[in-house]
Amino acid sequence: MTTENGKVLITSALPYANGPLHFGHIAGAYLPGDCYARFQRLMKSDVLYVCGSDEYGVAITMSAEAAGRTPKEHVDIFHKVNKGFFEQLNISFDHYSRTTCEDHEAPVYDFFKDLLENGHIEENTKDHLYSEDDQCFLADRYVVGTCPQCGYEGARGDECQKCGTSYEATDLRNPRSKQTNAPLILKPTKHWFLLLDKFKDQLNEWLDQKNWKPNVTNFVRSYIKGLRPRAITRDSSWGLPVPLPNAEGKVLYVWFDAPIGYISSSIEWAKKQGDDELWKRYWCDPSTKLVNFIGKDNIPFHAAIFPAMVMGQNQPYKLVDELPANEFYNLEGRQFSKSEGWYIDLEDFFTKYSTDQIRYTIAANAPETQDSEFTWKDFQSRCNAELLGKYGNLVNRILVFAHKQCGGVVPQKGELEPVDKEFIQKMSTLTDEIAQSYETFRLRKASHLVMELAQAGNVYFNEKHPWKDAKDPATVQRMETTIACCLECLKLLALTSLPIIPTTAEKLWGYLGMSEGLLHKGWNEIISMEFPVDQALSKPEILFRKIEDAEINEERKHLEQLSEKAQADKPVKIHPLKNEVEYEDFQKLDLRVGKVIASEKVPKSKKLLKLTVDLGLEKRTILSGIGHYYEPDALVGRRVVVVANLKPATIMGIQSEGMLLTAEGKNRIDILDAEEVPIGTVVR
Ligand code: B3M
Ligand code: ZN
Repeated sequence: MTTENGKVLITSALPYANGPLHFGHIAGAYLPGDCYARFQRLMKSDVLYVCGSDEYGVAITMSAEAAGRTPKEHVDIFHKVNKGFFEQLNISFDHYSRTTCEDHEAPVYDFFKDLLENGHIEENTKDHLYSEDDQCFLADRYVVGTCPQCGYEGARGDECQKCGTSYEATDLRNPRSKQTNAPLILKPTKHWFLLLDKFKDQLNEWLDQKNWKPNVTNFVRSYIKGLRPRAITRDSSWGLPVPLPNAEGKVLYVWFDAPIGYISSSIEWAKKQGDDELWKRYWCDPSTKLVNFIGKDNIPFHAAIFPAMVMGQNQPYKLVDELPANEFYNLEGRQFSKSEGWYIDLEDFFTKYSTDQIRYTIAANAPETQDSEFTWKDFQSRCNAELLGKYGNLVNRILVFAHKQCGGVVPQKGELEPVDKEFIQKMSTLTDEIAQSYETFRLRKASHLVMELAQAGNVYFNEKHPWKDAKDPATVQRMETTIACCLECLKLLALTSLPIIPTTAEKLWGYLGMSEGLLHKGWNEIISMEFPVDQALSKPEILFRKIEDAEINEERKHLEQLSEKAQADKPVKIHPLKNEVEYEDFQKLDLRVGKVIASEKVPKSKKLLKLTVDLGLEKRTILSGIGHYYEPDALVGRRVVVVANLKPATIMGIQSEGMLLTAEGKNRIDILDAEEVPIGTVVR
């Protein structure tokens, strides 16, 4: 059995306060971090779990600008929104801070000054892209231009989205401002560079002692090979000002200050506890185990850059010990994206479903070794077949039975038969495996084993058929033994499921007659304790409600609708303008309003409709490729705009004498109509 009473300092990546978080984020750095923290608290480890909002940097200024807010207004909004979301999901941070808080500046400046004095930061003047129109330097993300590699004209400032090449923004040809399209020039500007290449050997030696996931280690090793000096300052007004004279208009790069946010969050926490130094207990003790939960896109900063910063400064801060980096979590096969309409409305979600339902679903399918996804079908089956069908069912049948046959109290265990002993052994093995899984960041496995434990209880209950034993005085004691063993199973179920579904686990613990929470006794004491005979049990309530097929179909339909709406609302791909034409050229077209008087499908064609259109002067046969979107009948009677002097063309053996004006969007075609004017009206 793993036991640890040591100090464990846990962090989850600081989310940017620039938009609402979604389940995808939760699956990466937050739910796994929370379950681990809850497990360690159960193990009676000395836990500090911190996080906070990441509030500086270009990601913030850009989205603030797009929203028409100042950066400060913007982060104030999303700091609050995200903090509320974490509370809703029952993420048990000991403290949730923000990088604009008062206590952030001092440790960041200490890092900077130490690194500078120790010769790890160097000043250097280099050319950067400058907008004369706006009188400012532009960060990479504000720049577009022509890719130096493939010639793609809309290439981003850091990497070409067409050919994948990454480069410096100054390598772009014809660089322009992303927002105003203004041309940019190269202008020398001074910046401070962290000499990361000097840390290669030290980082490699340090990594030699780590036993991290292979994808993390391999990635970091090759990243370290390519380490070069990296600018840690920016020309901007939003950020912590560079703490030096002659540095006006310069702020620290967000990735320089953000990881120090883990420390400043701990400092703020300590002050709240009334002991300003308390945070050092964790950060400055070599025996502390520091665990950073992150998404895979944050690996370089946590496994190389920040460790190098820690190595190069003077405080005895902990380096990260464990780096559980998770893959991505998608929604029904695509990335979560509010702008694409591919998301779940959380307010709506939590009026219908519970926090534990979503926590369990994400845990059971956590993106530990590869990307995974939320699907509504999977959600339904996790909730119905597992939470309700195995866990809830076991709780309910045992407690209802105990009330009916054992007077609602814990019965006395009699002599154990082999079947009982086997069951007890199985429970003990599963419990150990679950602890092992939590300990080694295998949340997915832990949640599967918890369900296996519930299922083992169901199987045992069926096998022992206590309802038969209850009928015969000769076997009543056998029945009581069965129920006592089943209550043992519920005890372990409450304990082992606490990290994942804390609300449910505590409820169950209460049903078992326990008045203090599970944390009070902790893992080892609960495993070895036995419920006192005659301890009163509560009547269970329904732990999980069933989710009907109709609800899930509704959710899926709703998702499709949101996505279609987002597509329709989006501006289409902008085509380059065609060459100018003279008015006389335009006048050559004869456009008229006509009325559809007959319409039928063209046999053997999927999308062609054969229309008869009355143009006033004559009736025409016109073929139109709109059959995917319109039933033939729906068009009869509509007044449409027709190109009346187009040279006839034969398609599938039918002569088409004109053309309907239409606008084709994604998944739809709109027919241009003129319902209010007489047939034959000329369109100009
Ligand atoms: N805010 C990036 C992100 O949200 C960044 C993490 C900082 S952790 C110190 O993915
Ligand atoms: Zn390219």
